[in-house]
Amino acid sequence: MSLAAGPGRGHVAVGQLPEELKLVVDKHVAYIQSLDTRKDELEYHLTEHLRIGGIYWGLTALHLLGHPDALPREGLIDYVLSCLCESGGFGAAPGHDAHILYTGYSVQILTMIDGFGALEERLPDCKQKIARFVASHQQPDGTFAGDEWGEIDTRFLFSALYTLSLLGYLPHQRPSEPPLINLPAATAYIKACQNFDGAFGVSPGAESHSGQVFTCVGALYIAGELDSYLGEEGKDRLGAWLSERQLPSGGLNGRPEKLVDVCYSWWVMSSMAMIGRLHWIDKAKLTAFILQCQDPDEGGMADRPGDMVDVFHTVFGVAGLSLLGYPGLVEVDPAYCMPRHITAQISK
Ligand code: GRG
Repeated sequence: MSLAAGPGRGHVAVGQLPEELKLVVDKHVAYIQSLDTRKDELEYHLTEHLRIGGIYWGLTALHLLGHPDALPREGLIDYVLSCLCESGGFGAAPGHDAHILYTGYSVQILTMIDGFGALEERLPDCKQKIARFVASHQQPDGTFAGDEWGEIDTRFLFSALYTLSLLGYLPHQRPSEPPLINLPAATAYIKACQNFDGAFGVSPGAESHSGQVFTCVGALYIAGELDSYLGEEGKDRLGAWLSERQLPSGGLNGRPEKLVDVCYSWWVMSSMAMIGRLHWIDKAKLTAFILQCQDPDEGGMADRPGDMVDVFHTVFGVAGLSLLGYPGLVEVDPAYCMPRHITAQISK
């Protein structure tokens, strides 16, 4: 099998893939559509705490697969609004406490389906109220708590920044207003999470992990500090660590000595895309690995070939293929994990 590997998107010669290694678009669409109809299955109820995340993952995958309307828009709006809390934040499901992660996913969903008008009827000045909810979770050291109970994680910091960015409430988006957050303190905290290997951990001194690399690189990118902070040397060092995540199977792991997982196709490659080092991956081998993770009969993707599929691995497999330039897929924005034609409309 010979697939050209080169910088940027658009280099996968899909015609040369064996038939069993083609993206089964229609099956993936049907799989995602079926998820909300499985309410008599235990798994549906065991994953309630992930519900709004599941909707974001499924909807994003559908957009990237070129089927943005495959879920009913009104149903999505009603569900997201039913997760809205008094505070202006969103919970994972109706009746759940507001959390910064689920607020981020809700804002992404509403952005993708153009749903802020509907929200405005329920919550006048909704964007400002959501932004204030997010900003209220910043801590004196620049980090963000996920909820009122105060757990800290770079995931929450990244979520806060991309949510404020989508809402248009980052300080540089409103230069004439008092800043809602202390952005320099947030980015200083991120920089303190960088390790000697060039990658980032969940807190200063913590082991490098590509999931955290995504959140830290994404936060610096959205803050507009990625290029000035890393420089070409820093990008080379981080790019080298990221490219070493590729194992002989073609798949990527999250850190040394760990198993490959299709979701790292996203966490690793989106970071490489943001630092301009995506061409340091063997694209042909990774494309083949991701396609082997599909269930070719029922749709969906698993963490590794032959395992059970789920919507989390499905979106990050599809988004990974989009970064790889797989033909027919909609281009993904590596910082927001949303279609680029949608994030392009936001003046960041
Ligand atoms: C908008 C795309 C988007 C994200 C929102 C939630 C979030 C912000 C980012 C998550 C980043 C992250 C930490 C991803 C890694 C997830 C993962 C598969 C963790 C597994 O960690 P381990 O230690 O697995 O269980 P390994 O593979 O290291 O053994």
